[in-house]
Amino acid sequence: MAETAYIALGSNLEKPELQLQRAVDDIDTVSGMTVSACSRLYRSDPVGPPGQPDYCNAVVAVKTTLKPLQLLDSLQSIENAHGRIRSVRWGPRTLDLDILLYDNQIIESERLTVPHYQMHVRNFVLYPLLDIAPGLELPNGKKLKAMVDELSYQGLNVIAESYPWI
Ligand code: ROI
Repeated sequence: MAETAYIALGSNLEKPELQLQRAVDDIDTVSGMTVSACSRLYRSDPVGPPGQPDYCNAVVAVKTTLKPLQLLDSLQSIENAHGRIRSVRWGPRTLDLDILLYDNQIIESERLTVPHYQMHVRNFVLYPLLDIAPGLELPNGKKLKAMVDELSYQGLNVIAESYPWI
């Protein structure tokens, strides 16, 4: 059976807009995964160590027959194909793909925590998610809209309305 998952995309190196656009195409190409909705494209101030370039961020919804860890494997292969090198914690990156939500499941394993452990404090995740899932409720019963209302919009700018963004 196909489940719905939400994936956050982020990049602040090597033409971030293009990295994100290509990542959406790559995700859609993986067998067992189809992109069903795509947020607006945002530019955001970096959270983490200062002195790094601004980020581009977006969120997509996928319909997938992959199990959570298979989905994680597929997303990590896409990150690697985009030249992602894991070096500095919270440092700049060519492409970051995070599983935010998978169906209505709570997953706590060594490799994967779902819902994503920091999504509730990241405006560059929750605002794009709201674009595509305004009525969403998290597995703990919290409404996305209420979570967004607790977060400032500061540092976020919409740079493209609808996919394809560029
Ligand atoms: N900051 C922003 N604005 N966007 C991101 O996607 C992002 N990703 C990260 C850290 C380094 C925490 N900062 C970010 O992983």
